[in-house]
Amino acid sequence: MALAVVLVLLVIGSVIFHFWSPWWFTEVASNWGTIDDTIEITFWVTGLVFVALNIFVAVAIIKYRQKEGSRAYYEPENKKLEIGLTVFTTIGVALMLAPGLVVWAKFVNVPEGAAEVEVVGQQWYWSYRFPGEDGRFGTVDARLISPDNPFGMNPDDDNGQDDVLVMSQELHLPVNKPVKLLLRSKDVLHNYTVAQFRVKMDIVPGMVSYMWLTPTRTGTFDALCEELCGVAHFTMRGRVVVEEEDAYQAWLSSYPTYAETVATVKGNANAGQAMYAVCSACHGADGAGNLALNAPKLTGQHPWYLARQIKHYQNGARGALEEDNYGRQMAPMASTLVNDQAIANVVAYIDSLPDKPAPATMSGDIERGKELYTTCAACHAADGHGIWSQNGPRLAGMSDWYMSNQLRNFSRAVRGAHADDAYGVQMVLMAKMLRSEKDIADVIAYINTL
Ligand code: HEC
Ligand code: HEC
Ligand SMILES: [Cu+2]
Repeated sequence: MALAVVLVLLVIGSVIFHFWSPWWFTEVASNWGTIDDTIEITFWVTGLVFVALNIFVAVAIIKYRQKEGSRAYYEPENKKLEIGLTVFTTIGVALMLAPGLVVWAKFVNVPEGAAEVEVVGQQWYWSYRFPGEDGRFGTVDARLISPDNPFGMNPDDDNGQDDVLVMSQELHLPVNKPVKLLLRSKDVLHNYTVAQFRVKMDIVPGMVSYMWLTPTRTGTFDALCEELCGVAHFTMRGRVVVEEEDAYQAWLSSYPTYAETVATVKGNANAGQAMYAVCSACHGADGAGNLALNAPKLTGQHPWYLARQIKHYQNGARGALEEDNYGRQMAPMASTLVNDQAIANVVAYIDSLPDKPAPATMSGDIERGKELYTTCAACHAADGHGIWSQNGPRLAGMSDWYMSNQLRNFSRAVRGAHADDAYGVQMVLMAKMLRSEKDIADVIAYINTL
């Protein structure tokens, strides 16, 4: 008897919870409201069966409970019941599956005239490519991928020259225009999704998958990877901004075409030497850094990383916050480099300086540090020399006091919190793994041994 009451209460509670719960789908922002409809149909079918079945069990418990002198009735076959159950189940299952087939048919048929955007997934970043004025993508090849050619563009393909390369976690789309997303991976399985768009698709290395949608309202949405793709999978987050056509065009034109990225000629160390005069005041003439001025060692660091940091100082993604005392000293210095060419030149000069490991100034438990470093190695390499494809800079042989400052900055979100700092944000999430000053000291002590 008590069991029957519990069952009925459970049913009533579930139904009330379903209708009054504060958790429901996020507001849809694309044409795929039909996906919600299919889920709701499934809720209705499974919900009705859930209620009916539990009520039946409750009734059976009461009606057929143990009574003095009552005997079980043995009935192995009941044709009527079996036909009834089969028909009901068939209708229920068909109701759940059929709408999905209709929606899927629409999903795989991209409407005529949909714009195309390529989404490139890699551990643990998103980047995007637009076909440019000719509306055609150039061919790509994984073997051509390098720091100078992160998309692996084929330099001999005319179609690719005007492709717009968006090396950013943020994608902009015009509202109310259908778009086909072509999905490509540089390394492992990923899955691209924006919850408000209701569509998602696996990205399989070696092939191009696709999905399409029409954004129906403006706003900023999170883009996520929904395929477990390695230790930092949870940091693989981007953003999609849906906006009016004008704003979208302005955004798109702020990114370079492939031809333009090729034209930014390689840095010239000789030209960079003159510009470095300013930097040497703090970072030292030999680029070895200066603890008294809090300016870290620059020599031996990867040019792509240095260039990115200088850019971030220039556009406020780094060194803009009140609490970032040292960063705010560096930011105005970055502005002495007037354009990308100047940045490339000064970075080339730094790269030409002889490198020797910075002296260790910190100590800690090396064995513990080694354990902590296991995760860090995924992006900074086991030998601490950094990994370009993971965007992780070199740590081994760099200023240890500076690294510990940075780890503190990341964990307080003084660095990496800016919306445009797609790389720093990963470290904000990673730095949380170091829970105390001791953790920081230990991991740095281990890095010093590399
Ligand atoms: C007034 C002193 C000062 C001058 C001049 C200066 N810097 Fe810095 N720089 C700093 C400080 C301090 C930091 C560390 C900021 C922090 O701790 O967050 C820094 C950080 C950097 C970083 C980041 C390094 C990393 O590993 O993240 C780069 C790159 C850099 N400076 C390049 C330059 C270049 C290039 C110039 C010359 C154009 C220059 N700096 C001039 C003080 C200076
Ligand atoms: C998911 C990849 C990833 C992992 C894992 C990771 N890092 Fe990083 N780390 C980065 C990236 C990317 C940057 C550069 C951020 C930027 O461009 O602003 C960075 C920057 C840093 C910096 C600043 C270097 C400088 O010159 O300014 C330090 C220090 C650092 N990481 C230490 C660590 C330590 C210690 C761990 C392990 C606890 C770790 N990282 C784990 C990706 C990672
Ligand atoms: Cu992923």
